[in-house]
Amino acid sequence: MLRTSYPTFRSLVEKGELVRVAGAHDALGGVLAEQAGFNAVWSSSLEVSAARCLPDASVLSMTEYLDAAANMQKALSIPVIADCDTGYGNNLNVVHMVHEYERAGITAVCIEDKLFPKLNSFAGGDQTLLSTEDFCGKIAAAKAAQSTDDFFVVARTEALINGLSVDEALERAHAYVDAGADAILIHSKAKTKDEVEEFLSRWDGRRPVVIVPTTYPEWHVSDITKAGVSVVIYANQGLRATVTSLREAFRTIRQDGDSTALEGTIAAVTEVFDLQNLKTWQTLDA
Ligand code: SPV
Ligand code: MG
Repeated sequence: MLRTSYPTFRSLVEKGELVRVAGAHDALGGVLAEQAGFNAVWSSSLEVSAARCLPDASVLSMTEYLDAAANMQKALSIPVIADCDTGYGNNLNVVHMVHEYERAGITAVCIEDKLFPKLNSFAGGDQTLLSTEDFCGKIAAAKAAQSTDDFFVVARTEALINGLSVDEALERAHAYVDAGADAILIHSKAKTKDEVEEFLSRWDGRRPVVIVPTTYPEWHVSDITKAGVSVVIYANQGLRATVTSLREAFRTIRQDGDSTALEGTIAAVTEVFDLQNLKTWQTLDA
């Protein structure tokens, strides 16, 4: 059913407890994340583009990303935080983006300081950053465009992704907060948490910090909390689990010539009906 009541992302952060977020690309993935107990859903640009078998390279339009995020939010009782890449262009595109996302009921967006068009942070290729000044302009434009006080803008620095220092990441983070950012996302593709941990130890806590521990998966949630993180995003594990599960299921059916071997391990059709809220819909037709 359509969910019209859910907390704002800001209200979760302001509780002061670690906000645990799972990435998704559609309502089904979002609902499964909610049922697993996650506090919010990340509408991931990697996932949304991968679901179309397209690269995470600013190929899809803002409207297509918004559609995906809004479809998730409609099915959820937890908030979506929308990965909005670079804001889809210049300051004007950022303003339009905030108008449209906020009107669609999205309570938090994240924009990153790479050049448009951007490429996924883990892909080998150009990860050039926008100047600090220009990205501050985007943040200020986003904050000026929001119509409710609750709307939450995360500024993501890709300094470490670009091979720059923790010093540069900190300098940018401070500038982004000065420009109005509600939180800072510090991204890293290092194999260990060390550079993110250093960033956190040197951060003065003037705004919450968001992390995406994809390449340092062993960082336990209790240690993440102790390090001073406010929001942790498991951005793409759901998508990767889907790829593995579908591959294995389709391979098994092809190989065996029937689907018996799968029956004990895959969801029953009745579970799918539950995810569709079929019983509630049937009462509407009574
Ligand atoms: C995403 O999930 O799209 C992200 C995180 O932005 S990453 O893929 O690590 O860049
Ligand atoms: Mg992304």
